[in-house]
Amino acid sequence: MPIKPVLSPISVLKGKIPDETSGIEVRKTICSICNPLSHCGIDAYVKDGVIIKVEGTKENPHNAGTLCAKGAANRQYIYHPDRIRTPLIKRGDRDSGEFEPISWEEALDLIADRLLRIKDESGPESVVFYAGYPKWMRPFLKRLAHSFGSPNYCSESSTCSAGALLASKLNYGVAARPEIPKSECLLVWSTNPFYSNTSAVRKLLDIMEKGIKIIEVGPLITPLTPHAHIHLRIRPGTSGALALSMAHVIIEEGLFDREFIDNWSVGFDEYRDYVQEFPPKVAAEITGVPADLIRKAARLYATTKPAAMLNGPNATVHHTNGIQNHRAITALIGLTGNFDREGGNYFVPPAYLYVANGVVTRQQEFEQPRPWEEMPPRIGEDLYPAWCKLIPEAQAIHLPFQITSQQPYPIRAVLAVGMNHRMWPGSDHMRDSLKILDFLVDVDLFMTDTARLADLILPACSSFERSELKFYPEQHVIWTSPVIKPIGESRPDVDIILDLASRLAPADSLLQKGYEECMDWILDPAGLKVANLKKFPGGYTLKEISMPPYRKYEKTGFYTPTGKMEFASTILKEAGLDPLPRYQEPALSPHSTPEVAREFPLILTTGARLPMYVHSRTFRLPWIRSLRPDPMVDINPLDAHDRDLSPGDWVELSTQRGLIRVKANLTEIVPQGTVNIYHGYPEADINQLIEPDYVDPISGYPGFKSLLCEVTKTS
Ligand SMILES: Nc1nc2c(c(=O)[nH]1)N[C@H]1C(S)=C(S)[C@@H](COP(=O)(O)OP(=O)(O)OC[C@H]3O[C@@H](n4cnc5c(=O)[nH]c(N)nc54)[C@H](O)[C@@H]3O)O[C@H]1N2
Ligand SMILES: Nc1nc2c(c(=O)[nH]1)N[C@H]1C(S)=C(S)[C@@H](COP(=O)(O)OP(=O)(O)OC[C@H]3O[C@@H](n4cnc5c(=O)[nH]c(N)nc54)[C@H](O)[C@@H]3O)O[C@H]1N2
Ligand code: SF4
Ligand SMILES: [Mo]
Repeated sequence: MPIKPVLSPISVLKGKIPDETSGIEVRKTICSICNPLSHCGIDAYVKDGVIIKVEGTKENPHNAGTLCAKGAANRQYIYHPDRIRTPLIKRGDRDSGEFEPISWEEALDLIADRLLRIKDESGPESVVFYAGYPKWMRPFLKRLAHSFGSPNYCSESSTCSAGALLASKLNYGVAARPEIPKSECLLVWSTNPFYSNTSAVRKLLDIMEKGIKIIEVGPLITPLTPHAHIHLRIRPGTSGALALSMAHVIIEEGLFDREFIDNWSVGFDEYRDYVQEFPPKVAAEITGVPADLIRKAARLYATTKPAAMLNGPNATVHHTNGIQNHRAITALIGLTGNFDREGGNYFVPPAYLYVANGVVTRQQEFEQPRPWEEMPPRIGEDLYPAWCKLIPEAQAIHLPFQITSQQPYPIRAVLAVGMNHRMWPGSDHMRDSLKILDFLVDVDLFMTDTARLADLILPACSSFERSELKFYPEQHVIWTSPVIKPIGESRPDVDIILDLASRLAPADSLLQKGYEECMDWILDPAGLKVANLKKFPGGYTLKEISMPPYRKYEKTGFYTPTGKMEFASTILKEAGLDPLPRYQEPALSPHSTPEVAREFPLILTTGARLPMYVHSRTFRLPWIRSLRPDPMVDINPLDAHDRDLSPGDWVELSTQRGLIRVKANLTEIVPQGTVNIYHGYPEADINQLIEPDYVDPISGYPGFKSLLCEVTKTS
């Protein structure tokens, strides 16, 4: 009888390690295809300078050896034929799409020459420094902008996480994250980490095994829904009414934290009076959630101690009523006494690039070398004063309007790092505004449709080809080294920015010192040095980091104008806006615009994440594209039946602004009356169908997730 081999986990692991004669080396890096909360550790198998395979790094506590489909396709990303290989200069007019290679020296000199001339003629504020979704270079880009003299550093955060942060700052002065492992109840309000933050889901699953109670809020069915004790399936854009109704129940039944409210809040009486307008019966009519479920959820969240709230970065603020909705939602944290409490929502200041792990750095000081008062007003400052007070950036969604109107002052040039014009509502409006700039530079890995509009394109390299610092929430830190040579002549974004700094801001002596010296300066309070970090290629876990205490406000007060949690916001009041988290219907909805709804009866929500796609990035990767080759709209079978649609039929999705052709995906993940579509497909750009000024009046955030449309079969 043959002997069956028995493989221990260790021998399996060893079997994967190439022996010395193979010429294969395993080098450590990180994946940066998706968001900064992930950035999974990667083992790159390199032979003859080429990556032949990627795996997750086992010893990285964040992903612990796992990778998602996108991460597994990294070789297709890095070696893609669309990678830009040399700096390129446009020949012909903006639309020609024709470029010629030029040298780095020529390109950088030309950029400096044009931008300094524009600064002389129109002031530094007429030059915008923009960062798209990539984040790692942002502190350097922002510092360059300010050292150049322009207040107009802005980023994709103008549609992403900053809106929720703004709402939370209006209430509390800061945003506090859920301390999930220690909580007994988790209120998941509009996020789908199974698709959007896969590396964190393993931990969520562990907690679920221990019996944590889960309440999920959101119109879509997600992989979390079967695990949730209660799912509040709201109509898109009605979160505010639901939250106010939960507050109504909590206050009426005396389930709120009296001690916290009496000592640490202002505006409670007005808020209590206002929530009287939202008994569950009324809220049920607005939100579509049955009244008894609203009551049940309010009681479960308020009586289970401690309870934490997990918010998505933006599903609640991608609405024309978004900021007040998000204020109403997060007010529940203070109301129930779960703010800055163990197992509740715990405030830990971010260490570096959005990761909060107890480490203290000088990122903020680094990126903002001069106060706002010394610079002209930012783009959007007159329209969105609360934004400019609390978010240290210009409002990028307003950029195309200021380019076209030249008011209150002209914008003549944009230096963009990873710009995707399809991110904007009315993406064609954004594209057309870029065309009238005097000068547009785009730094990107790929030849994108936005890059084609530029006068000059600079090739950036991927995370596999550069060095960067990455902190993880698990207090792990890694300083990566390139695992392969840059593709073509591509270079790390930070190196490009620093070379521009020597030409554009020579007086900034810190920027002139170079990348590693700047990072040492930023890391100084943490006692970390790049030279030491380099000794641990896979990174290491920081041992002596003490986390801040709970209830810090008892010592410091809240970082709001009154020093307390504000149910009625002082900043909104001073800006002439409603201080209470007042609920308003989305600007386009069956209730607010019944005349539009007659022609466009379906509620449209856009951008719910798909596991394989990341905005504009992964559509070009064959493995990934094969998972969902055609753009699809999710439509409930009942709505499909009314329209005589079968699965896979080609349909026209139309709004008042136009139409796109997509396939029908018949699915009950969307409720009847609502359709959902992903936003990144270049050939079916949903953002062209959204008005560029369909925005929240407080933040300028686009109403991506509640508007009206119709779906019809194409003949
Ligand atoms: N695979 C993948 N991962 C990503 C990204 C990606 O593109 N692809 N993008 C990254 C980025 S930039 C971001 S910002 C995050 C986003 O991360 P998430 O917030 O987790 O993403 P979404 O899927 O947009 O939203 C989650 C849920 O919000 C709910 N929702 C939709 N509309 C409404 C509404 O009107 N009200 C309420 N209350 N809920 C609503 C839906 O039920 C949906 O399931 O993901 C990041 N991770
Ligand atoms: N309808 C609708 N629209 C949305 C959303 C929605 O939910 N619905 N979500 C919004 C949100 S939350 C976000 S975050 C935005 C997405 O924000 P976008 O900025 O549109 O995101 P991406 O398309 O991922 O990246 C932009 C560019 O960065 C390039 N890039 C990637 N890595 C690097 C790098 O290291 N260096 C350089 N120089 N370039 C790099 C990519 O190739 C790409 O061209 O979209 C927003 N738009
Ligand atoms: S979750 Fe996937 S895409 Fe995101 S960093 Fe990890 S492997 Fe990369
Ligand atoms: Mo985002």
